[in-house]
Amino acid sequence: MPRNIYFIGTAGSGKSTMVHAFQVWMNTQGFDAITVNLDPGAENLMYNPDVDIQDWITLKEAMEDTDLGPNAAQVYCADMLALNAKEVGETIRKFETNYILIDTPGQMELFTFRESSKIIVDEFGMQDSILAFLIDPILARTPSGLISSIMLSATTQFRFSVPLTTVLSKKDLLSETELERILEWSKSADSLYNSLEEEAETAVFLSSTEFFVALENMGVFRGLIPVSSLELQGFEDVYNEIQIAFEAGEDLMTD
Ligand SMILES: Nc1nc2c(ncn2[C@@H]2O[C@H](COP(=O)(O)OP(=O)(O)OP(=O)(O)O)[C@@H](O)[C@H]2O)c(=O)[nH]1
Ligand SMILES: [Mg+2]
Repeated sequence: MPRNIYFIGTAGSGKSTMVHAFQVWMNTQGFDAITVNLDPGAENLMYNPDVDIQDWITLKEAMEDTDLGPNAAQVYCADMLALNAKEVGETIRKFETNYILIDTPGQMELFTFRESSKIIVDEFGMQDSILAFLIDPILARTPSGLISSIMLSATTQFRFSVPLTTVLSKKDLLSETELERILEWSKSADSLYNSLEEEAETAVFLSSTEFFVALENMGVFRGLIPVSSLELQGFEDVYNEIQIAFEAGEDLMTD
């Protein structure tokens, strides 16, 4: 069975660029991968998706047909995905490939919070799926920004019963010092807590120790994998993490 990798993240976090760059990297490594675009509003994609949801539904048509504004039309499209899930799944299954790289809608709540995406993940093969959650480096630069991003990633994990790996995208935009600091925070509740206390205008509840204990108990301090799609860096680490997650899943199934 091919493995599905869903790229999820806030608007502009680098999902589409990473889908493209990851496919390029995989091909150079001799791995077979196809790309799937699930964003009905995607314009000027830098890659040519092998399967494109826009062959079934587009944001533009949805707006014309329903008289909805752009945001409500996005929600309408997200819900319509479910109606097409079976057919899209059948189209994907016609490809003989090992990996399916799936680009998701720009506004992440459309994928994370709508029931239709669960139907999609199920139809495409839930047991062979992993989520790659992209954190924008601009948000990750401050302790409160990183905490908010980590919580979004935890929310995404909570919505789908599949493994999730957290990626720090566009690492080329960060200085060496910034990158080191973010990676340290992502692995150590103490270090993040101390830096948060120094940050001005921190919400009181965010700086309570109970909140950090809760975060630790949720297992969010697992670190991030820094990548740069522009410089094709960090992809081997993402690939290895994905392999480990799938192998752990297979072991569980054979137990
Ligand atoms: N410097 C740098 N810029 C990047 C990288 N990856 C993406 N970008 C830029 O970030 C912007 C957004 O990238 P996209 O790949 O379109 O992000 P997205 O998450 O698919 O965006 P939406 O689908 O519109 O929400 C673009 O200008 C990209 O060129 C990277 O690794 N390094
Ligand atoms: Mg995109």
